Amino acid sequence: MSTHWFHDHMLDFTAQNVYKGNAAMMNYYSALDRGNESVNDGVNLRFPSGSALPWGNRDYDVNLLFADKAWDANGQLWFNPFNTDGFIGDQVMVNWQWKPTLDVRARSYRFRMLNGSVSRYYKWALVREIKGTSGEFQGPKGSGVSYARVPFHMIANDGNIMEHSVPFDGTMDLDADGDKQNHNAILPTHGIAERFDIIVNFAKNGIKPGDKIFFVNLLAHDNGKGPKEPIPLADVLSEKYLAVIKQSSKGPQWDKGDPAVGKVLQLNVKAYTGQDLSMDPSLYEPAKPGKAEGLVMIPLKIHRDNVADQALLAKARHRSFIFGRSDGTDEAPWTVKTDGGFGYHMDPRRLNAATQLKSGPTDAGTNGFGTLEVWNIKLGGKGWSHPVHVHFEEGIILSRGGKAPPEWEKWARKDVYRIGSENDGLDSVEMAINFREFAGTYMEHCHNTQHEDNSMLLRWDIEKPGQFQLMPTPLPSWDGVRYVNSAALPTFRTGDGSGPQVTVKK
Ligand SMILES: [Cu+2]
Repeated sequence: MSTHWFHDHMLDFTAQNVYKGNAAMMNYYSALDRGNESVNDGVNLRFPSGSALPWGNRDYDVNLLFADKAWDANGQLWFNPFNTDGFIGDQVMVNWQWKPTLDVRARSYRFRMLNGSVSRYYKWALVREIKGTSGEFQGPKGSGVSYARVPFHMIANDGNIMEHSVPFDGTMDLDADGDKQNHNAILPTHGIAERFDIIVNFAKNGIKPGDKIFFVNLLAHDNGKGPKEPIPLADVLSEKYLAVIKQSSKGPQWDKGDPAVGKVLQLNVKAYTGQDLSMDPSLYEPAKPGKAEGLVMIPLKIHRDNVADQALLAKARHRSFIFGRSDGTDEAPWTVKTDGGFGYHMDPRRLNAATQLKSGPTDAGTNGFGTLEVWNIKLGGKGWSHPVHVHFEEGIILSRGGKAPPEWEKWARKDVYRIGSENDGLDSVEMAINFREFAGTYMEHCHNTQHEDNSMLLRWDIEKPGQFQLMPTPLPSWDGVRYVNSAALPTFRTGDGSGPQVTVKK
């Protein structure tokens, strides 16, 4: 279930095809997430959606695809496929539109936010404009406006609906850094291909019809290597931080900052006369000071603090993947080291890891718990960020940089694992991943699509019980697909040990 996207994946040409718009979002619905907030059957979670259709209502369930673009002097999309660090555009689009506005009704909404950029990361804040100076944040001098935070809950991300909803409202220290305000109405870094589903109620927190609400980006880039430190929300709203165009001998150039920082999407609040039947996300929060653990949305299969689960994890096969530049070349700089071996670039014939299913398929689908493994995704050098995407299965983060993960990852399944030098990134993510069905060949890769194209990908397989022959490699050509023999790394079936190898500091 939850929020997905699909895009062109042509080997070595993914970035430019995604950039040109060969990408779209798709939503999965189920009994738990029907897209009909009026169905009260004890199963449906009743997320904001609408109720005119039996399922899949999108009146109050809005997909937002954020992606940066650049144009040349003729107004044509411009792209540099030879920049293997990563390509950064200077303007942020929402659903392929520049600075759009969206009318919303004074009620609860679900926003499904996707970072569909080639190399750019975001950090989103949600604020309401207030006439006069009574808001927490002041607007530019002489503007006569100020701004207030618009709190919200995160209920899902790339790997499905979370166990608990996470309040971004200043009531919890979500990342245990001693500051409850730095995630009040402010999301964590939004890596490429990551999805955040949030619920915002435009009838609460002093919001009235006629109000203007803004999605504001706080994360600046100098280049495609990774984002810099986030810009303080106060400096963005007061325009103390503001990119300007400078005339130079090379023509006009951006100066004093990154023009992608600032307001990107404006919401205009309108009156609502219907009945909001959607759930209250605050009933599903984790335990927090002064409040017991709330209801569960979808329970996680593995809990990192549960003793029985820790025993399962201790027996699980361990694999490690280091994303970096070791053994790379000028033409193909990006590599992945599997289980301590050589840093390889992409070759679809090379099998890096093969997990064995516990049981074959049954008429009823899968049988039993499946195969549990622990994967450590590590950063191979300083100064870079890599949003690592694992196809097909979702993982549960056991630790991030050797520490317990923040609340927004603690209750989540993930399919994108951000590692890197951004301030909430850290150098490794160790995660539990559970394979149940569909033997076949899959990918793991950096989703900075310029890194992916040059050629930070690897192949892994899911094998049937008892399988001893490697699955052949389908090689596409202009004349169709031909199958060739595969070769495997020495550690492809054994991994590099068992159990979690990172000791978690609380
Ligand atoms: Cu990368």
